Amino acid sequence: MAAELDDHRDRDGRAGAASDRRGFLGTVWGGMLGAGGLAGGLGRAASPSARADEASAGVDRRMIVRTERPLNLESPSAALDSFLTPVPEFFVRSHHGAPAIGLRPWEVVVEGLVERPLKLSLADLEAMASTTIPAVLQCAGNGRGLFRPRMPGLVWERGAVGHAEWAGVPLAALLERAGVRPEAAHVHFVGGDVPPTPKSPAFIRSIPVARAKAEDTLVALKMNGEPLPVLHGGPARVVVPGWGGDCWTKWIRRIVVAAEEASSFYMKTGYRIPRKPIPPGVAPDPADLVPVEWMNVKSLITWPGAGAALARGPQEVRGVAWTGEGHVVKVEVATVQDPTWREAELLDGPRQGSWRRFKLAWTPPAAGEYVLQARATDSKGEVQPEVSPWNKSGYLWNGYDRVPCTVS
Ligand SMILES: Nc1nc2c(c(=O)[nH]1)N[C@H]1C(S)=C(S)[C@@H](COP(=O)(O)O)O[C@H]1N2
Ligand SMILES: [Mo]
Repeated sequence: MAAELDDHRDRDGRAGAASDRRGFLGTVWGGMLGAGGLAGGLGRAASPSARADEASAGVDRRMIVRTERPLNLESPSAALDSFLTPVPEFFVRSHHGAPAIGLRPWEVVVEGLVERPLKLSLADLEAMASTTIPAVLQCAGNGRGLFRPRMPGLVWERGAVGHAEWAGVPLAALLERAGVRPEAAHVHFVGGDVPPTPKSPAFIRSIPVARAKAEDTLVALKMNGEPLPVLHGGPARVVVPGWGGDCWTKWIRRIVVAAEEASSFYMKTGYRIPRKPIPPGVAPDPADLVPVEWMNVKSLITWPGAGAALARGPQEVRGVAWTGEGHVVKVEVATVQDPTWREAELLDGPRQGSWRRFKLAWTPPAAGEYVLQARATDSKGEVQPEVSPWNKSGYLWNGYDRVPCTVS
């Protein structure tokens, strides 16, 4: 990837569309100015660091930089105003940063409680029958910054979520080839990302074997029709539609079939949530903590943007809504000033794991300050609550989505 800086980019940060061999769009990112006033970022990308340029190649300059190393990027809500989220505007969450890719051939091993351990090259995976699935990827910590009282952790607000079309090999096909032994109960995924120090835990997660064998669980090689970009786990990542992003292991090198759940930090300590809500500040009994699996029902207003200045007259409120198990059946919109819920029109078909866009005509009754709010209902009858139950890690926020705006 060329390391030139700002010059040949338009205001949207999208440069020429030349694709490099890793499937990045050809955008070269030089500046992080305007990304929510966050300091510095890769904006010092006039820096000669080839590594920084490499890490941010293909990323839209409007992304909100939550941390620079490892690179953690949040999407501004306007970037989520479409059915599929463009790759350059898709949030990035990596605990240890992306590994070096391409220095040696990528191999995915399937081993553990299997009859026939497999060692597959990318070409082997590409030669297998491929399935394409649109699915929402959301970090379990999306919305952590909205919980009160606050808790430690990356302060995601509304944009650690995106919707892409994932294509690749059903994990079930790999497991079938390998022959899963009857005593198997969990499938562990080992990513190629390297922890920064010997003491930091590797990102290892597992999912139950039944979920691993579900027809929509993929080893994805493509995202929105392009080779999976390195930032999103290329060349190969796990896709588990409807489940939290923590289950979607990136850069997979080993798939280990086992009798037990992974014993890693990120399985046993991270990404666990109380089975039942507990009051803020109360320490949960570890026995009552379960892994984050299915997401909960949630909506996001993508237009107008937070703080928008609107002219009087008819407006269109737009957004997206998703859930874990099942699908969204209803989205309602109101304002804090006039809390009468009105049902929005849903634009896309119901499909588990996928999001549906919604829209609603809204004519503000007078000039003034408004806070738009949205709530979704899913096919299990779950309704987005006004405020999510507090939990000490700040997972699964799904309180009403709220957007302040001014009409004059
Ligand atoms: N190997 C590996 N896989 C990983 C992670 C990671 O740090 N290492 N982060 C997980 C988390 S917490 C999330 S939310 C998603 C983010 O995927 P994205 O960066 O493509 O948006 O990847 C998951 N897979
Ligand atoms: Mo995450």
